[in-house]
Amino acid sequence: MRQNLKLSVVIPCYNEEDGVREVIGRMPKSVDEIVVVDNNCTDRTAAVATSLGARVVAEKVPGYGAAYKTGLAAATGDVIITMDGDGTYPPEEIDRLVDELVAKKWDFLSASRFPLTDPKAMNFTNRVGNWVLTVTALVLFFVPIKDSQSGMWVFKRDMLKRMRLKSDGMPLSQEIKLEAILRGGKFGESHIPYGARIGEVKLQKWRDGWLNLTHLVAKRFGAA
Ligand SMILES: Nc1nc2c(ncn2[C@@H]2O[C@H](COP(=O)(O)OP(=O)(O)OP(=O)(O)O)[C@@H](O)[C@H]2O)c(=O)[nH]1
Ligand SMILES: [Mg+2]
Repeated sequence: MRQNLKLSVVIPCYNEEDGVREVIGRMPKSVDEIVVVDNNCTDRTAAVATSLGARVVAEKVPGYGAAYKTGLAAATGDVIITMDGDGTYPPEEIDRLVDELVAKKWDFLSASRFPLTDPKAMNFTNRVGNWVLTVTALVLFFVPIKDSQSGMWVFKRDMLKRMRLKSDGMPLSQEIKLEAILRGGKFGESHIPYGARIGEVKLQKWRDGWLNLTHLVAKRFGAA
């Protein structure tokens, strides 16, 4: 509990037993609830998360977006915080980011990874892919987002009623930011340090990059 606000952290996982152990272990005391989404894991992700006090919800439909839609619906806090189950996003920044959301009266804060504090945390192709997607979002929607693909968001749970989240895949990350802005939420970004991943890479960079690009175009023309 922080400032009388209940905080829920949602973590989508596809085989992240090592990553999720580290992420939960780094959670600040102010976090009231941790929801881990078990997206068809075949490793010990669910058992590890449960043993560390998280609530595990299962989602059979594969994909980052499908996992998030289930996890966000299961969260009960006033403020929802998200991050990957791979140790890349910093749980240590949660208190500061919640304070910023409250102080600036924002509805939705997206944590920006750029400029990268640790250049080794992201390879060159992923950096270029992120840049292309962020510029495309700016051109198509005229939105001032620095990091359209960030997976760390801090937002008021009330926003879930306003946003229409459809994507089952990676496009959910850009979709949720665009929805927050296009539905009239007060949106802002705050810089965070981003680290190297624990565990196996799940992102299929060329396929997912292309799907995200086509999703932006489809959304712009009302087809997504
Ligand atoms: N890619 C992918 N991730 C999933 C899926 N279901 C849940 N996740 C989780 O969603 C989070 C984001 O996926 P990542 O593979 O870390 O994607 P990324 O952060 O873009 O790429 P990395 O640089 O490899 O970390 C992780 O915690 C995954 O375990 C899925 O079907 N596909
Ligand atoms: Mg990741």
